[in-house]
Amino acid sequence: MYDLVIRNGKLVTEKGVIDADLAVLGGKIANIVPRSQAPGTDAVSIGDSAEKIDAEGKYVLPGGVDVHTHLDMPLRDGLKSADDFVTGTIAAAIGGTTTVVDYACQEPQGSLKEALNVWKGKAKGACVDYGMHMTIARVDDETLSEMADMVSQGVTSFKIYLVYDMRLNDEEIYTVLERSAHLGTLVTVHCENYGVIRYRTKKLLAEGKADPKYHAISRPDRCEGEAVNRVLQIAAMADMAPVYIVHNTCREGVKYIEEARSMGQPVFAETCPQYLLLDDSKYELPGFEGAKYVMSPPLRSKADQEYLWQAIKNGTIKVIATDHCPFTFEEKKIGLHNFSAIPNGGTGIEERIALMYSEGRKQGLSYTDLSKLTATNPAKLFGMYPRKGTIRIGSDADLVLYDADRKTTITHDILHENVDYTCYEGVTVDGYPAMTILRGKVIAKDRAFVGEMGKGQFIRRDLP
Ligand code: DUC
Ligand code: ZN
Ligand code: ZN
Repeated sequence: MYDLVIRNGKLVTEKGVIDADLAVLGGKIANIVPRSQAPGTDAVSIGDSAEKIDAEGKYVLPGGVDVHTHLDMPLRDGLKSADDFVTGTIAAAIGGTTTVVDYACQEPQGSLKEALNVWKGKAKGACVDYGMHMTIARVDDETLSEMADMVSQGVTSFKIYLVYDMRLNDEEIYTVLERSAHLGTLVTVHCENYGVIRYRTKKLLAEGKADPKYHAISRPDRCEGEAVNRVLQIAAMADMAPVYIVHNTCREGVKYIEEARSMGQPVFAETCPQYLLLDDSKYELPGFEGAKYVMSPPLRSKADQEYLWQAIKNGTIKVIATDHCPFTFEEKKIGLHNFSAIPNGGTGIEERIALMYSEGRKQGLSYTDLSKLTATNPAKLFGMYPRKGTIRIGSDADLVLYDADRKTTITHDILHENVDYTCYEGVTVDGYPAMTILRGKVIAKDRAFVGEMGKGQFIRRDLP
């Protein structure tokens, strides 16, 4: 007797899509029975269960794994990202994501342990499972030694920035990467050139160029390319430390990743829906509308979008995450007369799965390809596989029933993110998640959260 059986779905497995019934016991996938093996007798073949779901006509996807979120993230002057772990994970659940890995942040004078405790406190109300990456804001003996403690706490990846107040210099980057190589962890890197952006920003503002569109002009693609190249060179010198370049936006950066990968360097690349689906024409919108798309790196050209799709298809980009970091339009208005004061970040935690399965299919990607980009690969790279990110016996029963025929126009009012706009207003997707299951429990159905609050579990991640 199983807890749950899902019948008649098309299961999106790593080996392809199969018509099969799936049984859940104790929160895990307990059995998978292809229907072709038992024609007309599926009810008998898989066995009985307390709860039954008919997935006729629907795809059953592995629950989405979003490895780039900033929930409840303090920015400055008391300003925080608009979604906390409750609202953000409810939105994630409804949108078909069952695991997030959020970026905990070391305080300039604080320890990594303190930061982890703070983030675990923030995450208490989480409604999907969650892990943490640890952002390193200060490089000294204490931090370097604490990196090993993080591994024993299940935090097996770190983040470094080349811009913002927590940016590291080249010596610090080298030191962290060398330590990470020794520990077997993965360092994720935000790549942009700080000095060039600072100079251009000051110049633009001095010329009275303060509108949101100048945000993009202040940080062109070569800023990203230079920083990606620099990090790859440093990583190669620092014992070939594996690195994961977050939110790739453009050819200028990805070309260096392609070259490094072709030489066998361990480098992994992520992009996000906004860089695949939105372009820099958004900065030409009237009034202050462009502020909604002020994020870093900024949106790029249509040619860059095309390059990113090709990099997905040729296997250079392995992960599509969100960088979900919303601020309300009101909060964005802090930068009404100075683009550099606009809080950086956009939406996506709820929209990602619908957007990527719809647009990805149009690009010729298969359901299995898309499940790898949005679930399997991130779970593997960040030490959660095969517990997360795949449909196979023994894995957590984190599943999404995806209705490929539920054409939906995304608007702010149908979403649950705690913010007053979506970057994808008016985008029509071919299909939509109809139900989300976390460890065998239905937590979202027909765009409503129906789970128990606060049932998300902290995932202690293995070394990748
Ligand atoms: N970029 C953003 O736009 N927001 C959060 C952090 C980042 O790197
Ligand atoms: Zn970033
Ligand atoms: Zn980010």
